[in-house]
Amino acid sequence: MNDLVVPDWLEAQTNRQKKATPLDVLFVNLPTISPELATSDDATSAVALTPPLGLLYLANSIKDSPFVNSYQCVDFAICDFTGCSENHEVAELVLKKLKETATEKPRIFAVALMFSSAYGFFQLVIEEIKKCWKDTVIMVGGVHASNTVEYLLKNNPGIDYITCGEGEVAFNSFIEMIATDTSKDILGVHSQGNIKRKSDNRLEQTAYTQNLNIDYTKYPDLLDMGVYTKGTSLFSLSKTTLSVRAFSIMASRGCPYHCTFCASHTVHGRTPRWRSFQNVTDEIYWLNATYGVRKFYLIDDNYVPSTKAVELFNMLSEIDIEGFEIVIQNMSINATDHKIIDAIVKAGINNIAFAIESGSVVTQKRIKKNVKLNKAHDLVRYSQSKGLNVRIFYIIGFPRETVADMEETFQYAKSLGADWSTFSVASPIPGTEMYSEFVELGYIEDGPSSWTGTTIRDRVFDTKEISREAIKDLAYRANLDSNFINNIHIKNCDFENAETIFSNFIEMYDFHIFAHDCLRRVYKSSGDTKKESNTIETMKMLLKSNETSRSFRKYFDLLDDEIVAHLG
Ligand code: B12
Ligand code: SF4
Repeated sequence: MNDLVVPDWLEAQTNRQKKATPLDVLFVNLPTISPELATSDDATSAVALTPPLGLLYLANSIKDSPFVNSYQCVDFAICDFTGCSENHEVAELVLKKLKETATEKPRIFAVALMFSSAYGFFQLVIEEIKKCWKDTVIMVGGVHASNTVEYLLKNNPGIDYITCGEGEVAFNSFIEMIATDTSKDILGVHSQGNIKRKSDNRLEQTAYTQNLNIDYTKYPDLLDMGVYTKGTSLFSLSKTTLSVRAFSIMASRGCPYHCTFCASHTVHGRTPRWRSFQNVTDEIYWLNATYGVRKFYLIDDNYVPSTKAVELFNMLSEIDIEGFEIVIQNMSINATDHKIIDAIVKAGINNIAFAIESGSVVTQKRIKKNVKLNKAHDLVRYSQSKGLNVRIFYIIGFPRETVADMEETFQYAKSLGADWSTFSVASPIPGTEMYSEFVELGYIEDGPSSWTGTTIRDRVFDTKEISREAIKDLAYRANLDSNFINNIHIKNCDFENAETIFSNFIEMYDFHIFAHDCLRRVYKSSGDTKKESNTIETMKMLLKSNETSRSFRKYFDLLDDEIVAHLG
């Protein structure tokens, strides 16, 4: 019999494994914005809780690694910072939380820095880690980190390594490198003193992950799934209440479009890659069986090509779970057709969302979104005729956009007659064309001053066209005007749908005086005087006791004189 020949690579790996010390990894998840903003009384800065899928995928990629002893996660996104008004109080809580979770001595801290707006908090966390665990290695990744590698390494001596791009493959090799105490040149991993550029002078990035399937059984090892499945709640036009257990899922990565304000391609590229539909189905059944999840937020960037989209929704139509619900967070007009809408309807989905961003043809070209505005009319009408609630996302304040251009967007939104319109303010994100444009125009500096302080409806600079305060106010008023004052369901006497939407809304944002006022109008129009007067009492009580509710007073000119007189 022939002797078994062991290939060289396998022998080398086995030797490395023998010498290695399996290590403990501590993942760190950050809140989307600084705790000061998250706990502020400003109604416009409310944030939603959704699970950090990036960390789940990373944990999945190392689950079978012989170089890992344990992994855990310190999750600052679900940490309650109420009462921490000073920086040192936040720092103390950060350290306490780190120490509580780090039961093993972590060899690697793996920090996810996705949102630019989290940078201030990120710095504080890095400092606390290095104070306490001097010999530990800090590896950072995520969208913001991938686009600010040079700055982060130069200005934060606490950071040892940064992964630029998708992390699954690089992080695995990195763990092996640290565990075996060897040195390796890992594609897309940069370190202090070794920032790697390609021949075109761009930063080296990881290769795109090809296997997007996830071993969902590993979820409970990392996050507090009880909190996430109970708390995951993105506002939508879903017809079920927020008490239904929910979670986010993704079926694909990579969007082929070139919108100038978007950074997604800087990590996930422009070529759509899909998970196997069997794997997506397994994940859905597992989340349902393990945590009772019935509502699934689909958060893919896009659904391209349309054949795959139809296949996905057909697969979802076969899911046999009582009360099963899919909420589509975002779709592209240009990539959607009637066939996709039909498949969505067949899957029992009752609400969808499109990102149109602007009603101005000139702006559409400038931002390279190129939404076909007439097609949007057709798709919205078609979807509504099939019983779908349609939500639309708009952005105002792109570079060089005038107030007249913004007005075009408001007029377009009116003409479209969607069920909900969300107006945000354009916030420049490193790695995007829009960021470079705002830097070139002299409105922002390339650095932290333009990263932090940003929320979905606020940015940190004035332009010659409009001030920071004025654009925030304009966007917020547009939201109040189109969704509350001129709510299409109330206007069309579709009171049942309106009651569900606003009850859900209030479950998330109980301080929202305008949402209570919509319920009041629903009750008034349907002749339920008892509920109407109860709602007025609730509004009065909120205005007395809740600071955030009181912040709505500046928009009271939009309300009926009669109710304003009642509220005093
Ligand atoms: C879901 C989502 C949200 C959720 C929250 C997500 C969460 N808490 O995790 C909600 C809806 C709340 C949200 C809100 C906003 N979002 Co958002 N969102 C997304 C979205 C669509 C998916 C995120 C996701 O789960 N990705 C999937 C995972 C697998 O990818 P990943 O996180 O990038 O992780 C991979 C790598 O980055 C890397 N990696 C990540 N962490 C680490 C750590 C280590 C150690 C390593 C080695 C590697 C690594 O490896 C991972 C696996 O490959 C992304 C776009 C996208 N496709 O990523 C935008 C995105 C993150 N959002 C973005 C923005 C700007 C916003 C908003 C500000 C509004 C807006 N204008 O779009 C708001 C408000 C946030 C705020 N500041 O208040 C930007 C962020 C860019 C930036 N630098 O800030 C993105 C990239 C989209 C875009 N427009 O460019 N968002
Ligand atoms: S369609 Fe969406 S994900 Fe794709 S580039 Fe535009 S904004 Fe980004």
